[in-house]
Amino acid sequence: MTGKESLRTNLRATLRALVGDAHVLTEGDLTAYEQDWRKRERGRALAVVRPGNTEEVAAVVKACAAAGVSLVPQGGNTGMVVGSIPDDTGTQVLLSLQRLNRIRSVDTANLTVTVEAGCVLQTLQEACEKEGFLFPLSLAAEGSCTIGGNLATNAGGTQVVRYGNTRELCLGLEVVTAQGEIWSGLTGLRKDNTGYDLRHLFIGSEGTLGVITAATLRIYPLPAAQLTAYAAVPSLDAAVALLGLAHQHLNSGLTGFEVMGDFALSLVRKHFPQQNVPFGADTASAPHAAAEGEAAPYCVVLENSDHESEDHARAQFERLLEAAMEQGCVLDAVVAQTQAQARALWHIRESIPLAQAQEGLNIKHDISIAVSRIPAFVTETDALLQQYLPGVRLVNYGHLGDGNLHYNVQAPEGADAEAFLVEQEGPINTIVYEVVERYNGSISAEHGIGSLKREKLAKHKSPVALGAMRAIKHALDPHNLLNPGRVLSKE
Ligand code: FAD
Ligand code: 2HG
Ligand code: ZN
Repeated sequence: MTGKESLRTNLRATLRALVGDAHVLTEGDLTAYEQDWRKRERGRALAVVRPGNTEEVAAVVKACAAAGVSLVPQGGNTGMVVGSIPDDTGTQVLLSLQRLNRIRSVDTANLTVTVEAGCVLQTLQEACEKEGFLFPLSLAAEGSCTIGGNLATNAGGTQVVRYGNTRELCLGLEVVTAQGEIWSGLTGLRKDNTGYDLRHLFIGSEGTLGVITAATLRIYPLPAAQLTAYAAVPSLDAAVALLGLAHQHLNSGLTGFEVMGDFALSLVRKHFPQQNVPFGADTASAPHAAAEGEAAPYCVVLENSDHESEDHARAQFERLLEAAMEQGCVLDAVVAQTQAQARALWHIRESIPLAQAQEGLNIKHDISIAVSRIPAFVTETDALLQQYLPGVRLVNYGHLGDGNLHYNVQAPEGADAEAFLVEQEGPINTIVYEVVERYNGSISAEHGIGSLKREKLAKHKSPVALGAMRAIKHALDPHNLLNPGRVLSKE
């Protein structure tokens, strides 16, 4: 046995002693931990370690630090940028937070909930709802992503237009540092100007600065009514105009505004034929849509949350849609009459990533541009891509209310998706990100950097900002033990 091998064997034994044999996995099928959600990469862990509380997390980090072994924190492993799996060397410990899943307390007077990092988002939403409160973070992965992962990626989702990103929902954190110390910052304070706000360093740091073990988060009184509408619009410009009207008419009641291009919706129709997707070419329900027999080029899902009553919310929605139709920015619309209908309309939107995955490997661009400039960005970039690769299929949808598009690219019909990815990801990314930069946008609105976008970050972020990020990483994790090679390169 080489020195390194015996160090690893010793570490496995130490980890077993710390968290129990059953919670250190080294054999069997570890795909769920070692492969990313998009099936872009497969890593290999020295061990998958599943501590059960914060003290055990601290002990695991200390033991790994002593052995010079790096760790990759992982929650639900739903991340989009290959940040939550080990590399392929078999030398990293995969630190799963899934067993830290308790809701520690709900403070209804302070409007906060304190929850452990491994708690699944949907579990937290449901627990808050039972108490009469709303935890507003909402995304299609909510049945498996965890609060720790949401914080580590500063996840966005579909309610940002009203409630902000995960960062805005967080009032305090508990973190295990790279040295294995525990920082207890679960204050629940709304005002605290006592120096640097460390919470904001850890949020969005993708497991590279510390391991989040718990958080204190904002909750809100449940609205009296949440209504959903689904509208066909004649263009992206019209969708932006509709957004403006929705802000005016609904004000803070506007809690969701998502846009979906027709090709994205056609993938939902193709892969989930049981779903009834309104306003398609094949449905008779879009009498005014584009030319006869054509689907509307874009559809929008909007949500109005009202603290008065359902009738009030419905009347507001009607006035908004009437005004929008008068101005020609809505072709046709439906307003859900029941919760089940509302869920079905949202389900269409949430099915797009899964439908796209079923269509085959693809190139994702999670970009942010000022809302007003999005139509011009799309016209320009669509044309450049069609010129570069005629027939390339653009899956364009996302959180228009936040200026965040998922401007994804699928291989031309019939082309081999794997070969497309290998050959075209580089050139296509270069085309898209060059336009994003010209429009003063961001190459990652909500998914983060992980390892997939690390090189692009180095190219598109200012050297001053990158220098400061490196200095912070070095100060908090001088031996590069936490998720090395993610966000920033290793050296
Ligand atoms: P993981 O995937 O396990 O980890 C993500 C990153 O966080 C990794 O770098 C990991 O090392 C780090 N990390 C995880 N837990 C911790 C911890 N406790 N401490 C420190 N670091 C940690 N994202 C959005 O923003 N908006 C969306 O609308 C959205 N929709 C999605 C829809 C689908 C179908 C899928 C599959 C993903 C979607 N995502 C979305 C991407 C993803 O970021 C979120 O699902 C979620 O925030 C990741 O949580 P997770 O627990 O799965 O984290
Ligand atoms: C969404 O908004 C997610 O559905 C996933 O952020 C985006 O798959 C994608 O590109
Ligand atoms: Zn998204």
